Amino acid sequence: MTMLSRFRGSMLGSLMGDCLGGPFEGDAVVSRTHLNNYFQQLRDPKKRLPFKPYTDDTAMTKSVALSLIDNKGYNAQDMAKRFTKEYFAEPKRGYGSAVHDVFMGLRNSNCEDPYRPAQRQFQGMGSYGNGAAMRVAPVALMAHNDEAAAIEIATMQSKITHSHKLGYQGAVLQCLAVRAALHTQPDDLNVVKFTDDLIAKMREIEKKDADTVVEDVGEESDAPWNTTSYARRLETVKSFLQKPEPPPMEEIHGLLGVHVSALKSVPTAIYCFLASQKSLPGIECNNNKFQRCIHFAISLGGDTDTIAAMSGAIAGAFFGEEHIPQELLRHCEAVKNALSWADKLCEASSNAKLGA
Ligand code: F2R
Ligand code: MG
Ligand code: MG
Ligand code: MG
Repeated sequence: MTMLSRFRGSMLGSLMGDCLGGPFEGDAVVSRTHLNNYFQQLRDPKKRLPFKPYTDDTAMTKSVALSLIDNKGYNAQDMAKRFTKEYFAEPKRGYGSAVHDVFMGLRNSNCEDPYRPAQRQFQGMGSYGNGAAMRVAPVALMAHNDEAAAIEIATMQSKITHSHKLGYQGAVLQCLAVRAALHTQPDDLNVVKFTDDLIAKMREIEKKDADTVVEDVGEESDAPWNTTSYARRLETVKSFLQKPEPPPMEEIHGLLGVHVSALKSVPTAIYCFLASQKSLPGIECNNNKFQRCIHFAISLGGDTDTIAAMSGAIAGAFFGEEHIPQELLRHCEAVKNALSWADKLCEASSNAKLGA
């Protein structure tokens, strides 16, 4: 499989998760039977169905991708300007409720200090929403040859909107997961080792960041969560993967989460990708593992578009464009655009000057 196929798979996977997961965002859970019908209808060439629009997840991914491409690397002010322009052109793409204030601040200051408005969010605590993680896949593609640059750019692009440690560390984890998927041969995937590698990387990153004290996110009980939050969630992912079947929904909700916060959605998206390597009870997918991943992610409910977009970006990078069902893609908005971001990222990544 070529790297171009994986780049295209990742951009299409992210787009499809967003478009197909969007209609269920905020539902408590989505029955797998209902989703079997949903996917069957989408795959039926005779069915005429309403078009599935993309949401903020893709609108922001587009800005990250085009900024990295046009600048041949990271340029904070340019990226902030693109986020702001995109938001004010189409504010009704389902953005998070607080991030509007960041775009107002950026517009009013002409992005003079692109990080300042985000630092003012939530009484100076910053946002821990998953908005920085949901758009980070282009960073993993652009920096596929340079892990240090990937971590640095994932962090800095987050801080334009999400300055809370849990917000930007979630983006780093999602970026590392997409990179790991890009570099893993399908026959070589060991789901426990994949998770262990991410745990080791996040432990190191969280250790370095440990002096940054953060406020409690509200529902956390696994102290000391503020120093190793992501590594601990990934340990839970590993324990779930070692069971013969996924645990009951309440356990996934309680121990991983399906929430708009990065901590309670990024590890969940990684779990969806890894769990869907095997068949899953109640999920019909014509043995297509990519479709199974999107289906499983949506079935968990909660932040369905974002968790499906993040797991789709990982799964697409792993399986490549060829495994993404065309019958499903035809319902998604902006497929041609997503392909063009992938193609340009592939070209730009070979001669990029990275570093944030
Ligand atoms: N916002 C949504 N969905 C809501 C429904 C939208 C509706 N369909 C519509 O069309 O209007 N989805 C999108 O938002 C998520 C990404 O959000 P992002 O970019 O992280 O935004 P924000 O506002 O920074 O954070 C989201 C919420 O998290 C809570 N929060 C964050 N930091 C906090 C802190 N320090 N203290 C307390 N709460 C904090 C707040 O509730 C924020 O509003 C994606 O799901 C995307 O699809
Ligand atoms: Mg969205
Ligand atoms: Mg939405
Ligand atoms: Mg969402």
